[in-house]
Amino acid sequence: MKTIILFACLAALATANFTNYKVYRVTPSNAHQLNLVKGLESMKGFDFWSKARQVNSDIDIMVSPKVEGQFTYILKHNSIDYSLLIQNVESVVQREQLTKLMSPAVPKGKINFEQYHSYETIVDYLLQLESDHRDIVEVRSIGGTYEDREMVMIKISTGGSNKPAILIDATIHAREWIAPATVLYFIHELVENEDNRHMIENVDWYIIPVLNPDGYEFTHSSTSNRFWRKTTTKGEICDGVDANRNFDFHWMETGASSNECSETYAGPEGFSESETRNLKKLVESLGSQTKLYLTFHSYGQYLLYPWGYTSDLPEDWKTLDDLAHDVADAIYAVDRTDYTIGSSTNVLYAAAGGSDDWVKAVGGVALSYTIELPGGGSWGFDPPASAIKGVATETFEGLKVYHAYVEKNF
Ligand code: 0X9
Ligand code: ZN
Repeated sequence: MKTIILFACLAALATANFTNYKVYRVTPSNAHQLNLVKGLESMKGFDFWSKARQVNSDIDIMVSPKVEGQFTYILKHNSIDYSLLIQNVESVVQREQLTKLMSPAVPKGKINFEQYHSYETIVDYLLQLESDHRDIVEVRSIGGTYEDREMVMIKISTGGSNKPAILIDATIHAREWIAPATVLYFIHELVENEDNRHMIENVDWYIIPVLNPDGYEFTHSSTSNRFWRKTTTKGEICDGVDANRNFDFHWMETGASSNECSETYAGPEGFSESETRNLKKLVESLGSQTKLYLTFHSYGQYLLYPWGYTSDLPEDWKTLDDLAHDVADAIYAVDRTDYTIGSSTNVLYAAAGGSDDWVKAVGGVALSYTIELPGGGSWGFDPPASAIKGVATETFEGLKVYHAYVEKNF
């Protein structure tokens, strides 16, 4: 009976419907094939879950039933390799919603790592931590969003002055749910696990688990779209700006779009979005205290460092690269999760206007990384909630290496 009621609720709630949307993995093996696939990116009915990068690398594309026939025709006629990753995206979304409905309600101020949480639950948890741990926790807003939500940040510090700081954010892209879940786990470990006390003795932490709360809430609400990526700023024809193309450093030079309907729309100008402006202000106000910046995304298992706007490497790339290798080794040791390491442009794709580039070049934080957590395959942006613990705990081992580096070198 309970199940029947749940299904009835789901049927009544779901709006953005992904019935018979499929996710294909496509692997172009020459420049001609790659260009053909790239050409689909701006077309209606295609959502590139991973970008067309280079020959022989995989591209995951969600395809609407309307264009599927045309899509497979193009692939077959041009002998492009492909496989089907997700047969019906709606059933993945429904599974996720069902898990959510069946999960026991989280008591106010509590959190767990068995489910994905709403922004309200996340904020309530941070506020509870503040009231339970006044000596080490301070929660504040770094500014308002387009829809007037507060962008909440937690500062974890044992006090004192002149300590180096690590700045972390997640969820600049709304649909990448594993990112805030992982970062919340970091917060829990740093504040609530006495064994990690040494990690907060000599280093201050500034963590914003959800940088794009409007978008995040939109992906959570049952009347909207689970795969929303951008902010929710109203547009002329389409809404939203890709906040990770909106930072004003080589803005719009490459890998970004001026079409507001594109998933990588860079906005009408650099820093057009309150969310990016608020991060900018925070970075400026922390100044030289910040020694390391980590921005969490999904998916693909990449540890990326600048630059995203050029294939040139920063002068200190070797430092960035060596540290990333140590971090990746620590993650790998837990459960053999393998990360690819390199500059964004060289191992992923060129895309200007990202937070990592701006924080390094203008914000003055030399160590700046984008971390693409696991996902993909039959999961895509929906690793089951049961996968959170595994991803979070292994990534925390990587965080320990970052912490040790900052503590030792600054
Ligand atoms: O494209 C992005 O913004 C990031 N990948 S994602 O699949 N999560 O969207 C990668 C950003 C890497 N950094 C820069 N290009 N600056
Ligand atoms: Zn992302």
